[in-house]
Amino acid sequence: MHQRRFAPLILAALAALAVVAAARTATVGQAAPAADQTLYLPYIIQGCGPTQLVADGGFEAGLPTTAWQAQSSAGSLIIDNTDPPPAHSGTWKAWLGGDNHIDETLSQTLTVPDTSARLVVSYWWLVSTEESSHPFDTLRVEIRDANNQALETLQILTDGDARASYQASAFTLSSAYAGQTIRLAFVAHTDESNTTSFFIDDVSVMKYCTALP
Ligand SMILES: [Ca+2]
Repeated sequence: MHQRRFAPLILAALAALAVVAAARTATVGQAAPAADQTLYLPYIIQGCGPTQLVADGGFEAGLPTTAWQAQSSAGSLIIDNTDPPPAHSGTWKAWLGGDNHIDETLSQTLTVPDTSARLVVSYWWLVSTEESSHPFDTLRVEIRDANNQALETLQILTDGDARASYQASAFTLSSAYAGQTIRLAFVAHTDESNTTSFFIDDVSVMKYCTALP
């Protein structure tokens, strides 16, 4: 059985062949390479492509969840498949708030590879509220350390952000988190009256190996 292995000399030879082929095709009026010439693409070297760090970002694994940690002052499971409103995609989403006096946190611990030059956090959100003046109820999106201390607040949604349809948010993080264990946390707080619901779906944290230009 053949074993895949990294072969730099073969790669160098193939790269040289590619240069020759490119030069030939670039020559005006010259015939195409002979039919018996074959150009092989090099191996794809694993380890530094874009990588999704979030498990079950769309919540489609349902309940019970092993990917997410949910804490609710009301004992809510947070991950939810009731409709309306629908999920952004699939049938499951996260539903924070939805009652008065709520403190809830939905979070996932992420191990950031030390090859990371940047992380792109994205998710879809929907806010519906009974509040008519603002802001009273909040959803904070935070990056926390392994001890649950907030390092960075990416976004604060409030009852003032109520929408009829899902909205996208995306944030690029620096390389400062490379090699660290961090936690992406959605933290909801509602006051004593006029409920607000915060819905989250399709959460993504993509790791890229190159810095921004
Ligand atoms: Ca979903």
